[in-house]
Amino acid sequence: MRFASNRRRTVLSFLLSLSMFTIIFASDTRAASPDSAPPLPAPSGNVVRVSTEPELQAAVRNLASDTTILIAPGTYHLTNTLYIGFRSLTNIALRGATNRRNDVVLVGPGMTNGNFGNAPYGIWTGEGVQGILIANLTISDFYSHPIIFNAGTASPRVYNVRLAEGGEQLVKSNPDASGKGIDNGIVEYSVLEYSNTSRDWYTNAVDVHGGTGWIIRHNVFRNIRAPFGQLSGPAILMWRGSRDTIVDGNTFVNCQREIAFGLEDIAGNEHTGGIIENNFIYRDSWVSGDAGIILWDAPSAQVLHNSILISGTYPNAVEYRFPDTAGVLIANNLTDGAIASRQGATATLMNNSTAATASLFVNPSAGDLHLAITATGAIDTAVPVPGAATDWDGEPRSPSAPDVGADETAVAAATRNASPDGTIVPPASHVFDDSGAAWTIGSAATILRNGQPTSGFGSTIVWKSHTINMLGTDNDWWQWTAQGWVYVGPANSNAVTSSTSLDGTEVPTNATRIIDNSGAEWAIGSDLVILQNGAPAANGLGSKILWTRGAIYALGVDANWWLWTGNGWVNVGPRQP
Ligand SMILES: [Ca+2]
Ligand SMILES: [Ca+2]
Ligand SMILES: [Ca+2]
Repeated sequence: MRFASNRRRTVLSFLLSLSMFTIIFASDTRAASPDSAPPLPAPSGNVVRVSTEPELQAAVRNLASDTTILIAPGTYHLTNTLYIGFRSLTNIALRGATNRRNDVVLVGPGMTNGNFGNAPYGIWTGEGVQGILIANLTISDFYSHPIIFNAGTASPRVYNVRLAEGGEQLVKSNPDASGKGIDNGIVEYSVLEYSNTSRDWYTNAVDVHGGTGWIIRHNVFRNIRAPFGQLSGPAILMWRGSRDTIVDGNTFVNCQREIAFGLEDIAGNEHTGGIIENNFIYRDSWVSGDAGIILWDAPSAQVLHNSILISGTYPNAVEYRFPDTAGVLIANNLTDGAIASRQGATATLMNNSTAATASLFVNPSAGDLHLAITATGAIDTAVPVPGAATDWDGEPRSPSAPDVGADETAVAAATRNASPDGTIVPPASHVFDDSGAAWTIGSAATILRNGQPTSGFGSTIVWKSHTINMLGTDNDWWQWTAQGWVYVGPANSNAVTSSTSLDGTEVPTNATRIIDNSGAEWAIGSDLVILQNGAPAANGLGSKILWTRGAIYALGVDANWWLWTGNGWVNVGPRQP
């Protein structure tokens, strides 16, 4: 019998593959993001259904108050900008017929195409529009703005929309001739992005001049970023006399500047009041950026519970600037950059942590800055502040022991239950011990306790009989005690050799040896010899040994599995038992 299949496999490659093992924890389930936009109620008032571009254009020309234009799924190449206004229109809506924003796509001639004809913008509103909903659709590839709200628009709402590849600001809200802007806009559950970069520096995702009472929440902003060598405008820019904006629970990935209340040192204030809270901000280190949160000429703002990883792309995660910026509160933020004043600005700083690292978060490069279960330095270490009752997920924040940053973790460390006896890492991602500490294996086989390196390096953690046991890179077992790691021996861990291996133990996938229910030890020796108590087992050669349902199996050259009968091997076929 001969069943070796992979002679090049070695213990060394096994250990290397383990060191590359990464730890992924499940995200919170109640996320408040574009992926979980609650469906809107059915349209009220009159409904006009359209399913072709000419029908859509006609419906917009003939639009009356209290009417929804309901757009059938499909791609609509606009021959004209959808101009809405120039007469009194109250309570109107343009929305896709499904709850999926990608089902209806309004497409322009291209963000770099100067021959845009009659379609420089996607949707233009102004001159008499009171209350307009734009929902459940995508607008992309316009030379100027996908959406422009001009003077004479009030209370616009953008809901579950994707805006992409706009030559200029993706949502532009303009003031009237006196500088008075549009009030009470809402942008929520939407995706605003470039596939790579904008056309040039002159862009933002949401740009509001002189607006009061805007709410921007639960959106994703991706790649709001100018071509190489240029600096784009902030993804969110509220300025020129804007007031009382709420920016809550958004996610930013690889933008150059994320949230700005104000930009220049003007007479009067660029922005007054407002709250920036619960935002996830992430940049890769290659992004050329500015500060993440900018309060420039922005008195009385509050910056609460944001999580910011800008990866060294700029020194300051939060920057407040110019003398009129005063009465500002910056509290409970979790950042990897400084929180800094420039040019005479003043603020109260409270309980911010500026020492964040990527390891504190679940999946930072994807913009997921939920706290990892090992982030004990952030969990329960914030001070309660008014005005931050819920977190990024919309979950209530603990009133007595809030977490620093945008995410409140669902389970406090002190109330965690220990893992089931016999839990092994890997395949498990982590073990909780009796104190609630989380044990994981980090890079370079580092054994981590609550995300912090212990002095141990190993390939396997076993939680057994209320003790943490570790198979070290020296191939010996060690046990965690109050004094640290204590040497146990090569095959003497209470976790393994004092009892039968757990069902499903597999060499070399999640263990280096198996103890069967007779107490025999199974391992793979040199040249893939299957060893039973250190001696070749009936001349078996194999790349895997599996212990399951009380039996030993080995995987052979013919890609078949073989069952150990007690004195020899029986072929049981190619399927893993
Ligand atoms: Ca000023
Ligand atoms: Ca907490
Ligand atoms: Ca949460």
